[in-house]
Amino acid sequence: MNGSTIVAVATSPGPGAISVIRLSGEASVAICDKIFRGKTPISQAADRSAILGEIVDPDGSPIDQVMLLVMRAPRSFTGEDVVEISCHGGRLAPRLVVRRLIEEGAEPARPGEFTKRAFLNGKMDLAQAEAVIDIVRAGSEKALKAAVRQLKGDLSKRFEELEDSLFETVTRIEANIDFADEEGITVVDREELTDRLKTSIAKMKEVLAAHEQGKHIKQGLDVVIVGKPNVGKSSIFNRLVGEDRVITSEVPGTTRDVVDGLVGVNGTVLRLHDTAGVGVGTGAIEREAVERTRRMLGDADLALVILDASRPLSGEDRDVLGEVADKPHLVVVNKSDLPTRAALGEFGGALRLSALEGWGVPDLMAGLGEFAHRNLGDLDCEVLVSERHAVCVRGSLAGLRRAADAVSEGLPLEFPASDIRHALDCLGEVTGRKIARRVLDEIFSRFCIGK
Ligand SMILES: Nc1nc2c(ncn2[C@@H]2O[C@H](COP(=O)(O)OP(=O)(O)OP(=O)(O)O)[C@@H](O)[C@H]2O)c(=O)[nH]1
Ligand SMILES: [Mg+2]
Repeated sequence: MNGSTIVAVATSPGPGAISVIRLSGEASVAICDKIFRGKTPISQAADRSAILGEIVDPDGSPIDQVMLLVMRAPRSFTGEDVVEISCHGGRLAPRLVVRRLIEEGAEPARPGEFTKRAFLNGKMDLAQAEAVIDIVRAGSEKALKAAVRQLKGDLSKRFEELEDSLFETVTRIEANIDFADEEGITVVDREELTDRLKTSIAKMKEVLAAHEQGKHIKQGLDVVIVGKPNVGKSSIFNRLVGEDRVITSEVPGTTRDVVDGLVGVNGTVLRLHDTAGVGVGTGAIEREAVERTRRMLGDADLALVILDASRPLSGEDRDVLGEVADKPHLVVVNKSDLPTRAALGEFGGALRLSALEGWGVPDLMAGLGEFAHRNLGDLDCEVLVSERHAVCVRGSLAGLRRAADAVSEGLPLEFPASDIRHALDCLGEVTGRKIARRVLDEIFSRFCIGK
């Protein structure tokens, strides 16, 4: 690295029992020694040992009582000398400790700089480094599980296998090109080459399929609540998210914007969207509101159609039902505490509930849980393939397809060889074996400070 020693608070700010401040770099131990007063100087502390003491001002007055953990290079997260200081939580103590460290020569860390150093020092590959963000941002147990697997290197292993097999293919072709005139070199069998490329192409397609599933695990499924005005969409939304998030009223057209909330079911997360009632009016705002509802519905994984038990089924209800006909949907008959209109008889199988009184809501939750399980249940997926990885794989796949075409068209072997080389370069960007500095900076800038 560049020799600087970086510091940041690694825990989230605000009230809490403790905060952890992390230092990494050559001077970590020396800098801490200047501001720490404990039984043993840190420079003499055994590797991976914890020492109790105080952080002090230059005049020796104590700032906070702390516990120091010393991890020496290369056996640390970043591969450099790392000191972690656990001080008391809150806003002030950690800030004052960091200020002292900066006074003594540490530099404030940039977002993701610790993880970036870990990558540059060979402690982890890029896919593993990215898993750190996914772990921090995981919104459900499944997402967390997959991210932890990625951190352990499962994703990297899959890509390395792909790379190895392509590498073997390309070196064989290249040997053929370079030594074509020499005796004892068997000419590459184009059929075998085609088979090999087909196998790699199939594996990459699997990775892209995993990307689609992973997207759902990471981001959750989108559930849109739709229905005509005043049927109780917002009341149901509030019940599901478990708080009074949206305004509800007896005035039709209360909700205009799309409002989002998260609901955890079955170890996964659902992103719930409350929308404006369809058919609320013809003014500009109403038209825009309905347009937004439609857009939301277009991207949704599931539509929750809400009907009002106390009113006869109307043309608007039928419009909504027509719009969701081709996508997964659940019909909910709300206001079932009121006398039911006969016309709703045809929804005998629909879920009945009362958002007002609360009954039936657990059944709706269970229904959503089942839906999530049906869609994500088998996705205790081994790996999460991020959008960035998918872009690399798509580039690689394009290269392999060109290579396969070149082979079948009988072009000189230089052509498929160069296409496979391109495919390998694309793959190398996943694990970071081959990656531009600019891309690296972009990736790590998405981290937060202290990671
Ligand atoms: N009796 C009864 N009233 C309900 C029930 N659910 C909602 N309401 C009432 O119906 C009215 C409309 O509820 P909202 O949740 O605002 O309905 P909405 O579908 O979001 O309405 P818009 O945003 O205007 O489209 C409110 O006065 C609610 O208190 C229910 O289960 N039973
Ligand atoms: Mg509403």
